[in-house]
Amino acid sequence: MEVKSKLFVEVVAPVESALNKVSVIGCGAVGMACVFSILTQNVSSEVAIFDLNADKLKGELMDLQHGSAFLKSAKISASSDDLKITANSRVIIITAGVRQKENESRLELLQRNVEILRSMVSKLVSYSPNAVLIVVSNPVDILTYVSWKLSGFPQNKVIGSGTNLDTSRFRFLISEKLNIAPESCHGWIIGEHGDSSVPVWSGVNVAGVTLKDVYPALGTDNDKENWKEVHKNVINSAYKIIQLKGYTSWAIGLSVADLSLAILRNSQKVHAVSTNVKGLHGIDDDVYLSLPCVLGENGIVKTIKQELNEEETKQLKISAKILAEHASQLKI
Ligand code: 6V0
Repeated sequence: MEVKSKLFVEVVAPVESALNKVSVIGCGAVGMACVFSILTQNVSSEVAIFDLNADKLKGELMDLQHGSAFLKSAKISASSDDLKITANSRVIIITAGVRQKENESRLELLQRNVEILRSMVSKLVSYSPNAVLIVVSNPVDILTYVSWKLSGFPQNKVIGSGTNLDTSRFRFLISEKLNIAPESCHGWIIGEHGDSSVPVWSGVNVAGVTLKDVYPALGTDNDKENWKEVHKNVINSAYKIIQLKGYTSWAIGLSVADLSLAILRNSQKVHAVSTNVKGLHGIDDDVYLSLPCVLGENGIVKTIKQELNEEETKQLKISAKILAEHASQLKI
């Protein structure tokens, strides 16, 4: 091109791909919230998106690219028919999924989502052998287990977004009750992402002051301040938001961007993510559940040995049994 030849003196060809490439599978509400959070928070300068819905994908791509001038050097690409677009990713976020059909059981829905993973996971890992997989599609704990099985990756490299989001909701709701910032309210939700999640009341603290020490009824049935309601609200959050706006997106997008940042920057930050919990807290099933984990370049570097009380351990084991039962009925 004449303009190019008159404007440039070529020195060397640019490298094909950034070292911090993130790929997002699925350009639905959740996938796009992940992409938007990653780009606007400078988590990565290169994002690839894959979705079978070509028109929606093209529209999303154009819309984002037209905002490039307001981003910090982002390269955004997309494909609806070739997973090669994801090649050389450091993080791959899976948000693709199908919704429940009329008269379809949860198990049948789960099996259809397993088929989606079967169609892509081995290709994704062959194009990006150095990537860490973050599974977001629901039911996230089981689909993370399935992705791990299909990937052939060591377990540190396959993570579920798990209760990172539930934990953030928990901290926000505690912050509302105490009227201080969520970042200063420390507490963890572990176990299954969803209905059987476990609030670790024994560890909730502000500035090292354990709330249960100053108020032993915290989180129990005899609590006149009804802190248990905070956990109920965490569980009901998704249902409520879906009822109001049709889907959840922003909080999960922000939470996944934070996980991606921890991996890309090798930050050794602690997040509640879904991991293989066999051998931990007395669980003997091969299941994925969330526990606080240290994240770095290779995914999960360490799990934290949280001091759980009897009730918390019991609840965690119940979650593990439920998930193991579901997983045993799947065709992977
Ligand atoms: P959505 O808006 O229906 O988007 C799903 C996207 O997946 C669509 O664009 C589809 O075209 C695409 N898709 C389907 N099959 C394939 C395939 N084989 N290859 C590529 N793309 C495909 O759903 P939404 O974005 O709202 O939710 C996505 C998933 O995230 C669902 O499973 C949700 O339940 C789950 N969420 C998980 C959360 C968590 O905390 N783990 C939170 C919110 C939602």
